[in-house]
Amino acid sequence: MNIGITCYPTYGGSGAVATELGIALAERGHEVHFVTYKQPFRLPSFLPRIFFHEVDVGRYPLFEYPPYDLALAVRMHEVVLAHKLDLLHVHYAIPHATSAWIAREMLRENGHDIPIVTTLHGTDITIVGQDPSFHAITKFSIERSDRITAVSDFLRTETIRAFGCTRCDVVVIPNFIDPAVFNRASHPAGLHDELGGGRKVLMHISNFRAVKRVRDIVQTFARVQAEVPSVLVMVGDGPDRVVAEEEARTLGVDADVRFLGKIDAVAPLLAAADLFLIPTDRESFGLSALEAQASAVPVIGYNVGGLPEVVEHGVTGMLHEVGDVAGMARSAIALLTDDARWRAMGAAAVARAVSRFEQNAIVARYEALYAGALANA
Ligand code: GMT
Repeated sequence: MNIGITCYPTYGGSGAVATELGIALAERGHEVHFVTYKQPFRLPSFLPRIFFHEVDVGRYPLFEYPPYDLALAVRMHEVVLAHKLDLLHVHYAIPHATSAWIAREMLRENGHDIPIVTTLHGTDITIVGQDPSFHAITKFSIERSDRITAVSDFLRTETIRAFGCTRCDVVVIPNFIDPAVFNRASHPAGLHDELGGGRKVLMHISNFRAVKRVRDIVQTFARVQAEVPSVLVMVGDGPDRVVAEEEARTLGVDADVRFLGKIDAVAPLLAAADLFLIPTDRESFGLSALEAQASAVPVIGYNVGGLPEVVEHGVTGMLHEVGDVAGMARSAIALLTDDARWRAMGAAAVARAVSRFEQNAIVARYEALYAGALANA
């Protein structure tokens, strides 16, 4: 198949999933065309059967807000025709599903048709899509997609509840990991000491938005550090990085909190972690939590959203009520001071990640979905 993929190319789970999916599809013989405003961050410079088409929004003094969604629709339309695409797969509904619908309407004018697959990732449904400015267009664009997928049961339920979609048949296809990449044994062991200097390493990876509750991470770490010699490694960047930095200073732990900034290849870092913290208040899936588990790192977070579908409480990690920083710290201390339990939990995390979220099995589900969309076209 010739497949067009559109995603947010910058740091974030939906772009990571879309890019890994495109790479896996190309490895399986498909031709994959990324259509977006920047080279996706997890896409290396060249791979066979993968092409990147940049969307140029242009500049004009009248445009205080340049219409990216229209430029994207035009580029999709061009790429579909020039490269004989069979299907468009858009990740994150806003504005990608809308742009795909516009492109398809333009194609239909010329007697072409193309199925649209929309994958819902999280805040496109739980936050942004429910904003009154976007609700109607999000509902419309989702309903006009030929196939809709969501990354968790939680997100599927939330989509139907929030949008009352009568025409939405939302299929759950979870995120996935390549066990060859997220494999603790295949990365140099020295990085643990490099990061921690002999102390335990707690880690968080995200784009530091309010929903990630980064203050809770630092507060948890401060309690842990009072009992267990440890460091906190914060990977990524975003608006709330300053909030975390300020909290670390306030609590007097800033010397032991390392902010590494945006790093594309996180597998070696996760392989050097002892615990992964993800106290988001509504994580639709938690790709980084899955990648941590595949790297034999127990996860500590909140028992909300789709995270309980990824982390099995008491088996692969510990989940607490939102805001229960003391509970997260207790769990972290208990695990970090009981090596046998920590090892058992790490092993269970790997087993669960591989048995439920292995790349080949999940990519095959997307292929079957594509085949169904094409058969109905
Ligand atoms: O929806 C978002 O907040 C953006 C998106 C991203 O690009 O980082 O994250 C979502 O998609 C990821 C990939 O499917 C999921 O693993 C994240 O849980 C989800 N984020 C949230 O729900 C907050």
